[in-house]
Amino acid sequence: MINTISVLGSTGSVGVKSLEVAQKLGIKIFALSAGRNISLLEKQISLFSPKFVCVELFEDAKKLSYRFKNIKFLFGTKGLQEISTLIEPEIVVNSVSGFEGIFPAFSAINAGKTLALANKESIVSSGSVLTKLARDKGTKILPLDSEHNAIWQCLQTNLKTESVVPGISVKNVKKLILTASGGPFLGMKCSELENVTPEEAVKHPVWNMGAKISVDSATMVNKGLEIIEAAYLFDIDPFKIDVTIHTECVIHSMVEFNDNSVLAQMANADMKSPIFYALAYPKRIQNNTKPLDFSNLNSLSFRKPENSILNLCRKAAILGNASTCAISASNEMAVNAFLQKKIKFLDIETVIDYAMAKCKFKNAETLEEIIKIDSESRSIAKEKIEEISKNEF
Ligand code: MN3
Repeated sequence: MINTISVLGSTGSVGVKSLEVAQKLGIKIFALSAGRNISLLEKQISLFSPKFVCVELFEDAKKLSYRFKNIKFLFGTKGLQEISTLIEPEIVVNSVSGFEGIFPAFSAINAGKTLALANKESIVSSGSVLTKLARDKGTKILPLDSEHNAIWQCLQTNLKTESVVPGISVKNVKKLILTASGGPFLGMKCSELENVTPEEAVKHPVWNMGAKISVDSATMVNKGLEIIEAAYLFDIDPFKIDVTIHTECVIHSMVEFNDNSVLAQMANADMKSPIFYALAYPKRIQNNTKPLDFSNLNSLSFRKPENSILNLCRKAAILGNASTCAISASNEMAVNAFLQKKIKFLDIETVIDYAMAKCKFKNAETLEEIIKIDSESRSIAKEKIEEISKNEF
């Protein structure tokens, strides 16, 4: 069992749950990072007494250092990079939101740390660059995203493998089947989707999440990003990754093998579940999640999603990280514009399509090249957003 971890993005939904799980497992918190939710961060500092804390802004770091004298405070991207390379913690939990999460992901792996990864943008944007680095450094990536964590559980083997996710083999796998909740607008027609508001989009029926991922879930971009994430993490052809809409959110994903046998991972929808699995790995530890009650579970439903964004994401994963980075970057821009009511819900996909079509970059081989592709994709997306908002509003 591990002793010490760091939790980056500690005030987000996965961060909060990670701290809860760590506390339950008796794991010490060595470092925390948060953006601007300083009031929650202060409570976490008092409760967990970390040695290092990183915040987004210098002013916040300064203010906090007056209050907590024995803690070293850092700030910004540099601080985030520094905090992810500290020697003491055995695992760095990266639940930073958005592209910013790529910096601690690379730094942690470069420093040889095991990375428990909830930030999907880092792997979607960098693709094989991050997984190759992990292989070169001999470190492992523990997927925290419920779907990838489920697949990790289904693919466990006793054989020694080279995989970047510990203990798995995709040798006899026919396909991976990611489950999707369908989001808040399931079953709505295109004409009805036209005028949905940010307030409606962030109301997720099952999972309680941040605004960005809630909108991603409503547009299905989240599932597209998860296809890309799975393709890179498990080193598998993206066209062998299916999606099924499963509104009960009891099955978190499945693996179909060559003999047509399917393994599914099931549990009540609770982010603590995959975090417990990752932090206790390779053990399974008794925990405080609610067990499934099959007598109350009348039926499980599945249906095929109708969504062009999923195939666009599969194609991007084949093309490589220049394309997947462009999708992630343009989506982040489009979601922000939607949340600020600059564009409409359906325009999000238009912006992504445009960025993908305009993306003519060579695949990146270093973090610096990824950052460049990300920022150029953002400019392309911005162009389209401005054009749309001028015409619509
Ligand atoms: Mn997920």
